[in-house]
Amino acid sequence: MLDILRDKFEDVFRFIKGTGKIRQENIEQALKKIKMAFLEADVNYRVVRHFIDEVKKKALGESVLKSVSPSQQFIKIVYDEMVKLLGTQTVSLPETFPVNKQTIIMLVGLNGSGKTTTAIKLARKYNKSNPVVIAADPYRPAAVDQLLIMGKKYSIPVFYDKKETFPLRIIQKGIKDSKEKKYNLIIIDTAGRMEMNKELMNEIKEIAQKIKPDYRIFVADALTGQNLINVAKEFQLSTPLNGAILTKFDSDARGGAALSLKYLTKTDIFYIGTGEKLNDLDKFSPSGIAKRILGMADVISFVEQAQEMAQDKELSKLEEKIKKKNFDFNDFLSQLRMINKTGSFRKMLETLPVKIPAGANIDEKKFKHIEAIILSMTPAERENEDLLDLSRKLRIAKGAGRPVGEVTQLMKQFKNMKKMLKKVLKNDINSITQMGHLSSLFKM
Ligand SMILES: Nc1nc2c(ncn2[C@@H]2O[C@H](COP(=O)(O)OP(=O)(O)O)[C@@H](O)[C@H]2O)c(=O)[nH]1
Ligand SMILES: [Mg+2]
Repeated sequence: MLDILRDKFEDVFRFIKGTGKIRQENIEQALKKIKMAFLEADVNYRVVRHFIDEVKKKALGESVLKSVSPSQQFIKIVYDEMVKLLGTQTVSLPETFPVNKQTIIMLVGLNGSGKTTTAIKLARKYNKSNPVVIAADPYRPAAVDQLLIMGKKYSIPVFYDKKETFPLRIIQKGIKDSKEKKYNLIIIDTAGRMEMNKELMNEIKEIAQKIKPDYRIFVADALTGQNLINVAKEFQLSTPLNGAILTKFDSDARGGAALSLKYLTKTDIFYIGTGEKLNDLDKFSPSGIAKRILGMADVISFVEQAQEMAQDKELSKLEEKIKKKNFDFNDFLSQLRMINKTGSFRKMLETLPVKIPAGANIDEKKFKHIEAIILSMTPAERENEDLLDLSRKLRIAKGAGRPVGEVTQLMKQFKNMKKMLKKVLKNDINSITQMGHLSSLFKM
């Protein structure tokens, strides 16, 4: 798996390193090569287009750090973008499930996608949660037998009822039974079909509505390629999916589906199946996969370090500015930009014994509005907020295409940030532990 992509990216990076200086035309050429690599690996064209656009924007827009070469920085940009594509935050099933309540996981997918195998793998992984697998495929008698054989082999309890012909009823009986037997984790191995159809969709919808599983997980064969996306979307129409497990990652699938799934369906990949054996279930790691595809792990960590150092420098510059009391709207804007990355402002807050609100980042749209407002100010206004009287505010609001109330609000937030930064610098912890104040800053 992923070999094709890795080979192609090796070519791309060899090319970019060989060019010495990075100019627009080199970037264009490298991007063309990346595009070809992706398309050959069966990555969806919409994903490819988005990826190329993003890398291009960053490669042309980002100033090069002094300590790294342009080609190294380019590699890092490609890496960051790939991690983003695969899902920046690793969202997955929890390490353990609550002991005082039953947890229900429902696996959905087409026939042959690996549901039964994955059900057993999960049961084994969550052995401590006292799991049971419900065999809910009455259409293929062999499916129940397969599960029974595997369950027996690995000592995992399986609930089945060969006389029952309705999946929902089997599941209801299984849940009742599991309550009596005090199983804490219920994994439902639902019936698939050869292909997606109305019958399957309705069946899944009904089960999900009646049973209300805690997790609805899409199991898909990584070899299916592009079609996997359509199947995922149709399952999403029957019930919202929490995540996906891609099986047969050990095969020579081209990997495109894995790279497209998150972007096109917003579904996180929880695990990858890497073989038929019980232990062949790996946590999906976006950065791990990106490094596997791109190689270059050493370059990536080198640039990461350089970026951190540059941020530290930014931070001391900022301290300097606040001390001199000339923190202005330009700094405000660049701080907001930073918060959206792993910002220095945030880093500064992290050194304090105060809690930063979870998910403390600004939503992209609001950020664009703030940016538009600040960019509508004249340079003099940006440096001196006292200039902003009503008529100027009205002009700025008009220029930014935002209501004037937003300009006023922004000024308030700016003043708050300024006040807080001063306190942070004075180490006046007590006065900044009023967290309501701090969170309101983040929630612009
Ligand atoms: N190589 C490999 N084979 C797998 C993996 N997961 C499942 N399989 C195989 O794929 C086939 C179909 O799996 P199964 O669990 O029966 O799919 P189901 O129809 O969705 O229940 C079986 O032969 C499994 O052994 C995997 O991660 N790697
Ligand atoms: Mg099965």
